[in-house]
Amino acid sequence: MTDLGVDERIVLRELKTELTRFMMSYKFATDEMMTKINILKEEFSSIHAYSPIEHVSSRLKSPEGILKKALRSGCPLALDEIRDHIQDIAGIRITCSFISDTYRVCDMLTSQQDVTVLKVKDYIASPKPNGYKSLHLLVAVPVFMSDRVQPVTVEIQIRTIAMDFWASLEHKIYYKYSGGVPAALLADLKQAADVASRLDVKMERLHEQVVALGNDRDAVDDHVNLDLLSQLPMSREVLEAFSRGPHGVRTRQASKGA
Ligand code: 0O2
Repeated sequence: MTDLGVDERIVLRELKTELTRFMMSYKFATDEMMTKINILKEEFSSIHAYSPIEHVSSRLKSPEGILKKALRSGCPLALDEIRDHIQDIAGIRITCSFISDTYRVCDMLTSQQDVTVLKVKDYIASPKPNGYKSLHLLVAVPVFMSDRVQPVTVEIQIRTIAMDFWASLEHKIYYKYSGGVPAALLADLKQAADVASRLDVKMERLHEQVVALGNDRDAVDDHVNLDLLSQLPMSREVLEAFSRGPHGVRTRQASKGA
């Protein structure tokens, strides 16, 4: 390798700073979206004792991965061009138990004021010919940095546990055969996707029955349930004091004593 001149070293250093800033913006956007998703997850788990979000993970494409994708797709090697054309640099995957939950989570995220929806691809309603199912969202979130506000694109995949199980195996097989998967294996995979799809429908029906049972019980019991709230670090005395206040709720115990 030839020694670099002073000018070249300065240019390279500046480029490294810009590339680092570029990568950081995607990390911050991922962090912002992950915070939003984790807030929903925690809110559901503590208030409703059930969360439509089972699991969430994120990944950032490496600079090498971005370079490879840019070269493969003919995208000019300029950061602005890459920002516009490569849209899966920041990726988040959410798994849900039920199909209805995937749409529910999608609605809760896309209706947030600072989330701009760029594209929605519904591979659940219209699966790919190989059987792939998932809800794909491309969103932009504003990242507030010291000298600018940068809208950054994040790809979000939302799917059920069954869809995720199928997709991860299919992905492994696809890469093992470098795309040339034998026809018999493709047919087996398609069959497995159909089985997973039927399982999702069955689980959704069971879930609806369980929810209906829960609603009946709620209709009879319209008192505030102190046992659920006890998950919060709050003493019973505090809760009862609030329940006796001018706008207080009447707990089951308070009504019995009345
Ligand atoms: P990796 O390794 O997971 O990152 P587009 O140009 O937008 O129409 P594109 O870019 O293929 O098409 O986007 P699409 O269809 O939304 O797919 C993006 C990602 O979805 C893929 O990223 C996969 O993660 C996943 N995906 C799409 N189709 C399939 C499939 O048939 N099987 C599996 N297992 N995953 C799929 P990458 O970059 O291809 O892969």
